Amino acid sequence: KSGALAAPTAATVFSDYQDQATYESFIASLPGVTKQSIGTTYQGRSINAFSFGTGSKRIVFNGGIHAREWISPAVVTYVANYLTGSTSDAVALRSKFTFTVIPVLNPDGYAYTRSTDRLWRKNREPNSGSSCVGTDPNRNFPYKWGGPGASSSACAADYRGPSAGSSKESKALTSFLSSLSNVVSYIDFHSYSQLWMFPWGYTCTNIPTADYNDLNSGGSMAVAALEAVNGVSFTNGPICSTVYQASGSTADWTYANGITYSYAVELRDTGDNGFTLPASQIVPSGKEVVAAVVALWQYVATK
Ligand code: ING
Ligand code: ZN
Repeated sequence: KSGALAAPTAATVFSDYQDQATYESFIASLPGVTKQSIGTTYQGRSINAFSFGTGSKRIVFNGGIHAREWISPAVVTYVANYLTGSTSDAVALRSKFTFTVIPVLNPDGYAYTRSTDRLWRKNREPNSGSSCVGTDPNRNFPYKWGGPGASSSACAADYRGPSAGSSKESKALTSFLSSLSNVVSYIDFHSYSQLWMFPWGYTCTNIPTADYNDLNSGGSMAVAALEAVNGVSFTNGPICSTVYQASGSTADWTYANGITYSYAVELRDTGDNGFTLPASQIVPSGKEVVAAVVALWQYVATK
């Protein structure tokens, strides 16, 4: 016997928000899953990726780039549980694709929201010359870094960081994605506002992209399937015109680096609870997001 604690059951995991270790031990226990570390944070936590499936095309999705958005790691774990399961849709998707999920991309920030400050957003790396802590990893990616829609102030919640790609979290993701081939879709899960978005974020004037019609079609299918589950409506559209202008974000980098079906999703709700969404909404949110990603990735499989 290893002496390690047994992995929790799905019923336990999705009954409340969990720490990084609990989500990750649950995912690691699912059938066919392999674990790898893709980086180490400022405070020394491992950023972990979990892969499964046998297809030649790759799909990558992550939760928890922003610490306070607790529904995000919960829902990506729920999606991983579904995709490793035995439904015909999951079996078919696993034969088309290899999936990689990174449930908590910003583990230091996430731990800080559980111990100290529930509404912390950024990572926990100190800033030289400032008493304010943290870079926003979703303003730090090295594509159009430093443009409008990101702050140059270390004290701001959307601080872009001292240089492009300086954060451990953005570096881990870009290095990992660059090491893969055939990545066809990427989704970065946030909360809240109920939006299903695609590039560009850095500009509102350089839309449509070359893949606008395909991205818009995939997003429309995702939100239609999502709404059919519980009647919850999401809005589909480009990041800049749907939420706001944001430079140096995940999905712009992934799209600019050849991942066509790149999305950024804002999960429940529309502000009644905001970041502090009750845990009773983990399962209903997970179910509707499963329907959305299945519809989207079935569409991607036809392309
Ligand atoms: N919203 C996102 C943010 O980083 C976003 C919106 C997502 C912008 C992806 C650009 C790309 O501000 C939240 N709630 O974090
Ligand atoms: Zn966010």
